[in-house]
Amino acid sequence: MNTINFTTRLKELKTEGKTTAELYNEISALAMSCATGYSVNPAVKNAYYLSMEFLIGRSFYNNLMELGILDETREILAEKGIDINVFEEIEDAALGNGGLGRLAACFLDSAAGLGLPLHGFGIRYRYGLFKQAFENGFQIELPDDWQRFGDPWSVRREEEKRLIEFADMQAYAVPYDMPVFGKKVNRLRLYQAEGSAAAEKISEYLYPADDTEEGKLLRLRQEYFFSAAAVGDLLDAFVKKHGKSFENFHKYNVIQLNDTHPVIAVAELIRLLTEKYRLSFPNAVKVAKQTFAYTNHTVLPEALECWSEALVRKILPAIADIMIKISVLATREQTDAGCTKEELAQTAIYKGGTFYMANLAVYIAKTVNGVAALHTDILKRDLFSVFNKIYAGKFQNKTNGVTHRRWVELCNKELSSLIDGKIGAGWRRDIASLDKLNAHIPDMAEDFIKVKREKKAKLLEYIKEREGIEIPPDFIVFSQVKRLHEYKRQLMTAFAILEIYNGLKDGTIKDFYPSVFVFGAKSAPAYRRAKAIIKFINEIADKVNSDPETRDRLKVVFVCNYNVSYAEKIVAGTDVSLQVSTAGLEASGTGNMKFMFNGAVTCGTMDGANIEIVEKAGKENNYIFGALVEEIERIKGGYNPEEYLPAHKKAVEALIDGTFSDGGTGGFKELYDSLIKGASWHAPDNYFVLYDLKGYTQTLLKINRDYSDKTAFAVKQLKNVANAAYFSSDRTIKEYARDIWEI
Ligand code: 26Q
Repeated sequence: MNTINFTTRLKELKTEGKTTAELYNEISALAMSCATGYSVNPAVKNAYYLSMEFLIGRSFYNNLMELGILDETREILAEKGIDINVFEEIEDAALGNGGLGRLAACFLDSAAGLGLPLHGFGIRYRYGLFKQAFENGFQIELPDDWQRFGDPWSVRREEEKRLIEFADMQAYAVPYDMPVFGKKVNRLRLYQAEGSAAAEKISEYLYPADDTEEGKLLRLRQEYFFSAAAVGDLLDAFVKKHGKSFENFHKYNVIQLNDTHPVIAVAELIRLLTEKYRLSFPNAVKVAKQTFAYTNHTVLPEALECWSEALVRKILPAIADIMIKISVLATREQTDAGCTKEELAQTAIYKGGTFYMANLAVYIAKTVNGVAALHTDILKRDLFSVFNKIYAGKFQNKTNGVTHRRWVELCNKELSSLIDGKIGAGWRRDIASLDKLNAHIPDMAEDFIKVKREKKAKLLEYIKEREGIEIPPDFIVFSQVKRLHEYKRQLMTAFAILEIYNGLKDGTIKDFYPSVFVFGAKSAPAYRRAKAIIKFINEIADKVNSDPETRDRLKVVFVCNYNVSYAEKIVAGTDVSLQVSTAGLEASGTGNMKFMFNGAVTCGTMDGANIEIVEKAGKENNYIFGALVEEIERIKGGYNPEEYLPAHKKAVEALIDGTFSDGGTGGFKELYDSLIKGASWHAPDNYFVLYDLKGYTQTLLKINRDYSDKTAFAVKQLKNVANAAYFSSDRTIKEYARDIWEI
């Protein structure tokens, strides 16, 4: 980075009469032009992250920070009378749904920061995840036109476009490269589909579901489109540099599959190696086996991808043939290894006219990893138990992490300076040293309380502006922000709030410290029960916030259009992080880590990375409740939620007794029925909401009591900050680099 050049040119920049968008584009372009060039070095081994989603959020502040010019830019602009915060009106790039997409962005950030060659491949969606609006408390979806202000951080590479062929059409994949700044400048290559109106459709929208296997032709086209472009790109670059010595391909390339969405890349690599370069099928499979690694992000049955053969054959006949040939090979290998018929049925890649993409991924991948210790255990003993028997060595755990640069340095400058004051600024580049903070905890409690109060005030001010709900800054802030899904149990939080509200009204709860519950979540547009939960919480918010008996002690706010930028404010201003998924179902969670870094205690179940969080920060500094995964396993089948109903009658029946209105949609009754009778193919209360509700409400009340000793509570919060180093994606990326990528 040529900082001097940047500074001089920024000082010379004429700002008068320019719109925010113009300034944004000019300053970004200036930073881009001063940054040293980036490219993939074909002479060394590179790792590639193939992902349908990269939820990068806003690039402006983060990139300037990584380039080391954020403070200077702030000052120079201030001299010109411009507040750097004006660029907050620039849209986030929401090219992802949630955890999986955000993880991809954190990984790129960490790898660049550590100087490791990791590059991303994905899709440049014309519209990202929908913008959420509320109409009468119901979610409505609006298109996310994220390029409205321009896209100064991307460079179009017209000369590197390539043709992607389907049986019924073709499309150009045009690369748009984004630099990822750090110690090293890496590359995120997003492909845009062009060539015809039909072609453009391929990269028009991000699929707005984070679980359902929608079985849509368009989704399959998207997956093949970018996977094939990436594989074609890597093969061409390899041949150019190293010739056709494909036995060396894996010495220069390792491809991480972010869940099964890009698994079709395996078939495409084998197709090109056999058809274009005339390798034998076994040799091509061998190259694939040495090159690919697979990460699983979910055990929810509805999220495991499978494709019907008819569908694949219709648009990708050669790929269908190759997947069948891989399946035959796998079956033969596993039969030789002594698998029974039943076991072969579990590992089948192709069975009864359907392709099972996770099985294809596990079979080919040199390593398979889960994203938290418990999740990896569940993969090994449940979902992939047969594979684990045959190929035990493949399975690894890689507990997720988040980039502490965006999630502390950038979003919580105040806390960062406080930490600097105690242990120096070294933790920013060497996160392991954050644990030195442990030595300073009791004496920094008062300063921490001040910082938290300041961040809380900023958050609540922002909420007031955006949502029109006023909350005093001395309230305890509880936050549950994440995609809306039944297994994440936002509904359980809603019931717990109602129980607290009822207790305040009838006097059974006394001495209650004023509290606000902040929700943020988008629901998949077609997910009816999730949408009903949003409406239900908005109804509760209306009632609670306007009740003169309680409104000075209890508030509820469902923030609209929760996204990365909103998250940056929420994690910094929160006291208590709500992570209450049914044990065994949240693979890891990463929001939990962002909150931990910012000094929120976790109120949660023993699920995903929560387990590791309390292991590091101490159970006594967090609030754990609810059934353990073993307990859930045990009671499954025999669980009758009606036994738990009497204890929670008032809260649960608020769904159907006329307390709240679902606007005549029947949504609330459907929620009630899902708890008592079961819904779709699910058992009654499939996610054990009523089972865990009592412990949840009691835990929230315990937190409330504990909070009145402010210093003691701040000490707990600080214990979380001081022991968060493990949850930096720097640590995670080092593990991937060492154990999987060998870069
Ligand atoms: C699949 C087929 C068709 C349409 C959509 C999908 C689809 C899309 C997105 C399936 C799954 C996803 C996303 C899953 C996801 O975000 N999982 C989360 O990954 C995080 C990072 O590892 C974990 O922390 C979370 O626990 C996990 O839920």
